[in-house]
Amino acid sequence: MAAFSPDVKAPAEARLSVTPGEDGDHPTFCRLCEAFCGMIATVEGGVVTKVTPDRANPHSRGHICVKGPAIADITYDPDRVLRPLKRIGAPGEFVQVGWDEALDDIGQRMKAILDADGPDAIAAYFGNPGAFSTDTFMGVQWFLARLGSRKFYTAGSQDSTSRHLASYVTYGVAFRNSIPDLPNNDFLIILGANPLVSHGGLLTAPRLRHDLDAIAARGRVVVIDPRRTETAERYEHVPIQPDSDTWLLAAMLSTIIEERLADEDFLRANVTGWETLFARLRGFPIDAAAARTGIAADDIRNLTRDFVRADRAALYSRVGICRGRFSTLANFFVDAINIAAGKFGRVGGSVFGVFPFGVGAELLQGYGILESRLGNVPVIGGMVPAGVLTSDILEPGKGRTRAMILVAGNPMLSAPGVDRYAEAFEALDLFISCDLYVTESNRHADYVLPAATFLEKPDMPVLGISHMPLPFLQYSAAAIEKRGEARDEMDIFSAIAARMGLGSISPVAEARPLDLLDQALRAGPMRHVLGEAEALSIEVLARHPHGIMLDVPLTYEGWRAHIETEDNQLRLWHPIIASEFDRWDQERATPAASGLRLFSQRKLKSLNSWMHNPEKLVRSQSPALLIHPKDASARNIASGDQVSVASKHASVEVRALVTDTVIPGSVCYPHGWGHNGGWLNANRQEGANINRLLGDGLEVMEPASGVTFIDGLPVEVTRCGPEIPGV
Ligand SMILES: Nc1nc2c(c(=O)[nH]1)N[C@H]1C(S)=C(S)[C@@H](COP(=O)(O)OP(=O)(O)OC[C@H]3O[C@@H](n4cnc5c(=O)[nH]c(N)nc54)[C@H](O)[C@@H]3O)O[C@H]1N2
Ligand SMILES: Nc1nc2c(c(=O)[nH]1)N[C@H]1C(S)=C(S)[C@@H](COP(=O)(O)OP(=O)(O)OC[C@H]3O[C@@H](n4cnc5c(=O)[nH]c(N)nc54)[C@H](O)[C@@H]3O)O[C@H]1N2
Ligand code: SF4
Ligand SMILES: [Mo]
Repeated sequence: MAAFSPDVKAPAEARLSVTPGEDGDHPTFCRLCEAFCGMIATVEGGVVTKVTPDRANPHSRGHICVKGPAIADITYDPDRVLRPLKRIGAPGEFVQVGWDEALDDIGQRMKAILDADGPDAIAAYFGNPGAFSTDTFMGVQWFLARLGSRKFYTAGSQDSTSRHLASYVTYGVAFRNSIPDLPNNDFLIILGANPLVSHGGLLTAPRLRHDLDAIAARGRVVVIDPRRTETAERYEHVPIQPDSDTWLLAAMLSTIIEERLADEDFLRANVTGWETLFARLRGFPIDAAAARTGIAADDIRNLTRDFVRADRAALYSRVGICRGRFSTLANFFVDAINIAAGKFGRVGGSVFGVFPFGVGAELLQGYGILESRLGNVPVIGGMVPAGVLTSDILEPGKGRTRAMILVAGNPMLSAPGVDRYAEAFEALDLFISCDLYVTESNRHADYVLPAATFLEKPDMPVLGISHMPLPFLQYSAAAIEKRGEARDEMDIFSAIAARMGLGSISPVAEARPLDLLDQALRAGPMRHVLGEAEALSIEVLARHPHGIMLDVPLTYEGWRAHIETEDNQLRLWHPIIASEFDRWDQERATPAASGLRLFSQRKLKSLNSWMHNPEKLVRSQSPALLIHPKDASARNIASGDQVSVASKHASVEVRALVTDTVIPGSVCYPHGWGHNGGWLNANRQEGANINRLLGDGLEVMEPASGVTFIDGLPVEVTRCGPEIPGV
């Protein structure tokens, strides 16, 4: 391919190695975010000395961001946990122990809890990085399944359960999400996402900026966001008040209805419930939507008309609309707009990706309610919301969580319930964590078990495959052997299960997660993609270490094969939506609360609550509360002032930065700061744990999806004093 310089490729191929630890250039891919960029890990003397972009990767074609190479800093970080640690005193006081000693004790104590109180006394909190490692996410879920525990707490309630519940409603499958067909799209509306920084959520396109530039050149990219983000700055920005998207989207739908813009042929042939939805939205007051959102009524109407009339248009949304008070409804409206406007399943529109696996779809369905002493807790795609975790540990009664498994998560900085975690974690009978570091959360654990970094593991980009506008697959071997005594989660949980007398945790004899993926690939529909006379498999992929483009179209007309509703029609009405509408009607009858609204920010060099130890990532970071000049002057606040941010639950002190990049009436601060773990450089960084403001329990989450109310949280901001020098 012309895009790759043969000068670059030839010597690299000559040094290519796929044997862990062997000297040479190891093609691998980044597993820090959903872009899964191709990288080359150069190994010399058994050590990764350099991580560079893989220009021969046909998907990312040389794109990486600053975080990718920092995985080497993490892998060789002197603060990394490399041996099992056992707690001997106060939180954070550990000694190193051998694996056998740790596993014997854990197995015996976990068995005693299981025998006494049953499987639901054992819970896991599964965090974001775990989702990028097949071994990790399957290892933990297989272990819980073997126990029979339903307590799978995850970070999903901080970013996506409302999205998944909406998918369950419309498609009958919680993990089915439609993606914008970027290469063929000419008009993209981005709502509540900042892909130039996040590199995409539920959308895997490592060259997203190039894709968006090309769409803007062909047509329009409109970014609706309370902040003039990096993405909004580059394209067209429509500022919106936080937590008001439900109003905007209802107004857009109502414009489609009133102006008879809907694709009624498509609706009649493929959709149920749309008449009920239309009846409910007919006459929706667009002027009231304008007042709530801050977007003029005519602008809403014009944007809707332009969108519907554009031939190849899609509405894409992400985290920014997933954590409001009515975020299930907002996500449902997004799909409803794509469907009603005739953009779903169309070239250049909003479509399903490809599914290269022959089995496994049945695992993705899921919606349920966990009836417990805490109330009815929604469980979306098997995920229990983090907002009830501390209560589940602290409230006495049947089903109480007594043992906790924390894998690749740091809820004390990333979840609600911050101020109760210390008490809750200390109240556990057993608390184990698999992590790379001692963190704010697992410093309360009985054992911290050393996990492996992705340079030390083989894998495939499983999470991303169905979200790729340009479908791609890669199998990467480990670049190096595991450092110290680090282990895969699959091995850790297999060993614990064995000591509990439970046998293998694998659903198929002794098969490991990648073995089952291999079988699923072989059974899948991707035969002969390479012109090879065999099905796709890990063996085939291993022969192409930079990965291969799957030269297959996205799921356009074929979408019906991937939905699971009773009648195999798209569903635009459902009892869940009816009750969310009722709740929203009540809210609309009350005037909007006064005061400021807090929303979140992601930064290029930061990843949720971690990667704050490598100096090259943190040295230019300085978390600050963004506040508009109007709101700042009304409170006598100047840039650099210490300010107090108070919600009805708690208050924190942070530094202010006055800027017109945020919409008046709102303030913005990144999460994941305020460190106090074993990552010594992170501990030295400025910043507060903003999630203290979120509160805890059922009342801080959306009742339908369990998603935490994060964006649009009412707060008051007051000046404490000028910046304290040196702080
Ligand atoms: N206010 C606010 N809160 C938010 C958000 C927000 O925008 N605003 N965003 C939310 C989102 S989108 C998410 S996904 C959650 C994230 O929150 P969590 O899921 O709790 O994840 P992280 O904070 O990223 O913590 C990840 C932990 O995994 C460890 N780790 C890293 N790599 C590995 C590995 O390979 N193996 C193992 N075993 N451990 C590893 C890290 O050391 C760290 O301790 O936070 C959410 N919280
Ligand atoms: N550099 C970096 N990349 C990351 C991460 C990271 O921490 N750092 N985290 C990864 C994770 S776990 C995830 S889930 C993805 C998320 O990927 P994205 O969803 O693209 O990430 P965000 O930057 O949180 O984008 C959310 C946008 O919504 C806006 N917003 C906030 N409230 C509202 C609202 O009420 N309405 C509207 N319309 N917009 C709103 C915010 O200003 C922000 O620009 O990113 C991933 N990539
Ligand atoms: S964009 Fe994401 S996948 Fe690519 S290098 Fe950066 S962190 Fe890694
Ligand atoms: Mo996330």
